[in-house]
Amino acid sequence: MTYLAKPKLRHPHLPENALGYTHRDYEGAVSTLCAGCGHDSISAAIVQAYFELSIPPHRVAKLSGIGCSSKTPTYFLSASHGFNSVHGRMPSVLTGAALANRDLIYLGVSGDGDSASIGLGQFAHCLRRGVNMTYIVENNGVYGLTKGQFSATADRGSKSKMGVGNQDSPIDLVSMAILLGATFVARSFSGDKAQLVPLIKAAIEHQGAAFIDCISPCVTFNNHPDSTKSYDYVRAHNDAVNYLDVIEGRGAITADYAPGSVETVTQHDGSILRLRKLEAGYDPTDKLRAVTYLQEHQAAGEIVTGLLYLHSEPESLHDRLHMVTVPLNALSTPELCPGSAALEELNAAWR
Ligand SMILES: Cc1ncc(C[n+]2csc(CCOP(=O)(O)OP(=O)(O)O)c2C)c(N)n1
Ligand code: SF4
Ligand SMILES: [Mg+2]
Repeated sequence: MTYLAKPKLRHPHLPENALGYTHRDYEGAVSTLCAGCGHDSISAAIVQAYFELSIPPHRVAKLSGIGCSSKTPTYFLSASHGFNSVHGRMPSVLTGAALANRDLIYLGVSGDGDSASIGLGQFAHCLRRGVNMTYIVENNGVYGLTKGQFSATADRGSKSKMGVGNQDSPIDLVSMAILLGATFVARSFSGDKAQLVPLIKAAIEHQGAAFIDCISPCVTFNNHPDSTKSYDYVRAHNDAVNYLDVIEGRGAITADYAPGSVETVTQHDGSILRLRKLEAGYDPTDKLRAVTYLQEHQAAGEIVTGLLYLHSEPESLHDRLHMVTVPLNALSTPELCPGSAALEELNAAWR
């Protein structure tokens, strides 16, 4: 096996973030994916998002399942915690880790096979529970790692590289995520970094279940003229309803926009999202309208992208379970075992 190492030399004047880190501090190993794979562009967007937010890499936990997409955490954030789980099981491993240590910043990376086929149940329960995380599906409509079988997100009528037509209805992960109770839902395209990077940053800042479905063409098995997940098809049918322009922790807003074209949304943690509206009738806070809009445009063959749904005051799983505010491994023995008097009191309360 050949390991490709990145050269240690770097340009002496690389831009630094507030922590004094450069891009290089957020990168990982050299990718072994096929040249041109959309997943590599998503990795680059993830590197940029964490760099721009000046998040210390050791505060991040990245988890994935199995697939080319699930391999990608190796290619970014090499100084972060990482767990490559079983096929389709990333959400439950992430949920457990988040409950045990709420101080880390959780990133789940998955594929359409991993999340919409074998892991559909896990995907659903993780979102409905409101786990505080960023969950990205790198969606190419096929099982890339096992040589290009249709996944559950493949559109009806789209054809495989060998010319076989897909006859099953597709699963639309964003519509499902909205209905399941995710409080931040977006769709983007690996070929549109200007849209994707701010969406990832906003998802990281969101203190609840944030889901991004990112169309990510598989150049080896699903990038031909009869595919609806190819670069050409997505570029021709991309219907962006909005763009996020500025997400600044708590700083001043300096950008200048025409009145009415920009909506400012303050999230629970005080971070600010500036939403540049492209589609006048689209309101990302209207859940039912968002689902209807998505279905209408899907029926017309369009791929709606942007911030599709946002609940700016999410309630996370920790809130619902009234969890302690510190990681469980920080609890002392007296806190974990408060003694027989406390046990007696508890038992008495149930008599
Ligand atoms: C339990 C189990 N079943 C099947 C497989 C075989 N398998 C590995 S990856 C994969 C599909 C991956 O597809 P996706 O999640 O879309 O990732 P991609 O490779 O397309 O990025 C399958 C079926 C497996 N590893 N484990
Ligand atoms: S097989 Fe497809 S998904 Fe996997 S690395 Fe190659 S292009 Fe990417
Ligand atoms: Mg796939």
